[in-house]
Amino acid sequence: MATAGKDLSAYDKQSLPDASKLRIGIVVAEWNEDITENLFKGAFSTLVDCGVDSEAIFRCDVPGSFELIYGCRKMQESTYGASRPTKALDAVIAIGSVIRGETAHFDFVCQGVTSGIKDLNLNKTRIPVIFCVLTDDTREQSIARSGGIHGNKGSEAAIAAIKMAALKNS
Ligand code: DLZ
Repeated sequence: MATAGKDLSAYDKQSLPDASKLRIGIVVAEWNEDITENLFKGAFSTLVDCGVDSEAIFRCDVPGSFELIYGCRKMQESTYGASRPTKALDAVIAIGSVIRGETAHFDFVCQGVTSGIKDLNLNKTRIPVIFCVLTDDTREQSIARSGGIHGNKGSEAAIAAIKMAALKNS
């Protein structure tokens, strides 16, 4: 397998756009919480490492991956921050983990959240939504991608958020 034993989450800070003024939302699904918390930690620490102010990262929790769509849209449409006027976000990251079970539920949740987040990227807010939803066959695969041997997809989502926020603002 091409990804066997590889950490896929390395990044080069110098090559990234300036992130010091960005405001990023992160929506976290509670299903498979051990996995999604590690994804959140990866995203948060990478954003801060790349220059985003920790006070400019806003979190919203939702029950499951299917609810990420609603949570992300609410974040796209809201303003945040202590300063007045409060401001819209520059990007939103959707964090979830769907693990295949014995029923077709996996397929419906995966299809629903993928299609829903695609739609959010086309709506009038023009705030990019980054897809950080693991869709794995086993818990071991999810662990490997949320701070394990394959790195942390939350960290990769943070890099994508910075790049897409810069594109939005360009
Ligand atoms: C119902 C369900 C199932 C079976 N599996 C998962 C999962 O692996 N990961 C996940 O994030 N959510 C799961 N859910 C919950 C749905 O996403 C959703 O919260 C419920 O269907 C309620 O709308």
